[in-house]
Amino acid sequence: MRRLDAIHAVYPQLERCVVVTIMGAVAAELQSIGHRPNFFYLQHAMGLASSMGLGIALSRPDLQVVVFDGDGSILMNLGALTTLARYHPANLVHVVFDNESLLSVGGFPTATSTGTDIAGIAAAAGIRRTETVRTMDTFTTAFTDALAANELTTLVAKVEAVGPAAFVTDLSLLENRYQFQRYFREHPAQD
Ligand SMILES: Cc1ncc(C[n+]2csc(CCOP(=O)(O)OP(=O)(O)O)c2C)c(N)n1
Repeated sequence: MRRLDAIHAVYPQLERCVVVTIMGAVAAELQSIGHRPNFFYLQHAMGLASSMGLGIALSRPDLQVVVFDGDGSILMNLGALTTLARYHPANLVHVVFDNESLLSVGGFPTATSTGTDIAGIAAAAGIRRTETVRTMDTFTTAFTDALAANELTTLVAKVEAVGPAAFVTDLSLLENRYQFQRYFREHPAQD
């Protein structure tokens, strides 16, 4: 399965979600399909996309939050999984695209290439809904089910280590930041 195809398959469902991605290839791929003001691409802070997603999910329980993480990123901050498990927000779907490499910085292999099981770690951390998928069909079904489940889910999608030729897009971090903040103001929580 290629990550770009996987994101394409679930893209229509992202319209009504708040989406936080890691930097690099996945951010460029999502933007290549179509940027929206409710999408934020977390630059530089590797390993913290799920932490940002957790903060949004807790402060805005009326919104559905989706995080697109990477294996290298979450492996740098495994404590994030224990914090997700502790607060267990029902409105957060945490997708880890596991290409077994640090693709965005040259493709060096990560520990998942030698057997580390991120869904297993997430389950051991206390996240009750976890799954690993390897095909487009199972990914699409698992993602759709996770959105409907109303329970914190860590979904690991094993993907090929391929990405776009360039990761720099014409959307600057500051522009994205102001746009994203404005989205929350324009969609206030209903009492
Ligand atoms: C703390 C920190 N260390 C290193 C980097 C450089 N860096 C940016 S993206 C990346 C690789 C991310 O790997 P992964 O999460 O597996 O995603 P992939 O690039 O494979 O899609 C690295 C090492 C960074 N941004 N922050």
